[in-house]
Amino acid sequence: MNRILDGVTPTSSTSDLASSLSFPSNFLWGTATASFQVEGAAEADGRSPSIWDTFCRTPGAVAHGHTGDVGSDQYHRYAEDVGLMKELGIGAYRFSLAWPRILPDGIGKVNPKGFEYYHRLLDALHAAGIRPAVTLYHWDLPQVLEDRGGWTNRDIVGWFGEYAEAVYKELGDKVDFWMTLNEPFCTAILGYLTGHHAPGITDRAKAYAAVHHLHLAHGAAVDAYRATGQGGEIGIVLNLSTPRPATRRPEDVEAADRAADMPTRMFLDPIMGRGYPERHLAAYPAAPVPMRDGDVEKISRKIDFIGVNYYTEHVVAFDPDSPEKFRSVPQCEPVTDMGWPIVPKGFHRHLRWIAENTNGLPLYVTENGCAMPDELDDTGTRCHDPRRIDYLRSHLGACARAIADGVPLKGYFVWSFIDNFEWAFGYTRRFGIVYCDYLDARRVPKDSFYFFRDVVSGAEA
Ligand code: GCO
Repeated sequence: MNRILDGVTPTSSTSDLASSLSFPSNFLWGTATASFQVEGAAEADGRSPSIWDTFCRTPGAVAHGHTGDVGSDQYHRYAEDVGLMKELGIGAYRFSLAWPRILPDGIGKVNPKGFEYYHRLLDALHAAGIRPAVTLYHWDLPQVLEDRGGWTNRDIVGWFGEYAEAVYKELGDKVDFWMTLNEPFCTAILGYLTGHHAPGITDRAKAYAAVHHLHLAHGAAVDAYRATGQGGEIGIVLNLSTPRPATRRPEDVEAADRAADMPTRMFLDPIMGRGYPERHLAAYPAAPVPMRDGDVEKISRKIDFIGVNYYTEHVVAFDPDSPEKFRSVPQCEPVTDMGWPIVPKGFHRHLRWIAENTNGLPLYVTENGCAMPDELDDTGTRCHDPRRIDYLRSHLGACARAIADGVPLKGYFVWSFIDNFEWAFGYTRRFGIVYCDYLDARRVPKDSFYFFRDVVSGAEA
């Protein structure tokens, strides 16, 4: 397992950040969303409450008490959205399925109306020549399962396998590109350690049990898919972190490498069959991973790709006074509306590092984009977002350079297709290349929509 920066010493190709945006002819271009963030229709057609419906109603949990009740109303406006995607010329649309729509009780009886919505969406995508890229789980766990321990209960491995089997059986003839989990780090760490996400628990032992059960659930969903014989691609989406050291001093380089243990090695290593990072587990003996014989093999079933979600790169320095002996330090880069530094060179380093630690597995950028304080112009028909165009141009340039350096990057999904519910920030952060007017759910393509269309067409090459 390479140290974070050992293998990614910049090559000559990193000197020109503004390299052309030319990509392989078969490069898969897409946009990305997630069910709870865009669908709305929270009580329509038999959907049961998810942990995020509950969390949104927890005072102080989400900005302004915003909820996913309406979202970007894609449940009702999906046809218009698919039409806009067709205008982009993209080849794929990444979205997630809402477990509470499909199995309102979490397990057992399937809700036909829940599947009917996804059939409508899938049929519209196929009619537009757009390949569905479907995430099984993007954080909206049925509340009834959280009531039984959620991701801290090892029984969830069977529950998730049952859900996956029902999905493959019903939708498998319309989907050949599957992602089991989106960002297990956020589910486990933000949900059960920091409490910033649903279900809002702050307990490291529960968080690390959730990490392990998420990984086992991923393996169970891979096994279930292989058993169908449907023959498509299946992988997992990870938001790994590869911070750069503040200086080349050995203590800073070691600190930056250690800082990646929890957000990166706790998630990538088990999937790649390397088990959990002992250095990190040794630091938290009160939060053991509930490993059983055979678990390492169950987690690291062969997958077809890794989905990479990248937004920013942090800088880390050794800090003898902090509990973990490292801390993030100030950075020079400008920041997005989330306060995240804009670091395209970090994206290039990140992609190279992942490629060097995933044994040549194909990679897709399954999320990349930025929040900006977008506003409609006086006519109400345009949204000028030059800073998002700059962000996308520089980060796509990093992707082009990574490909030129030999990274097996096969596609790129911009986050996000449309402004949507940004979790604890509610609707206060806009990531879309399409503006959503939350007063009436009106869609207004931003300038970055037309820029991305030109990238996809090759006009920006
Ligand atoms: C994530 C989630 C998305 C977020 C996006 C912006 O990566 O956190 O997959 O749902 O909305 O990343 O934070």
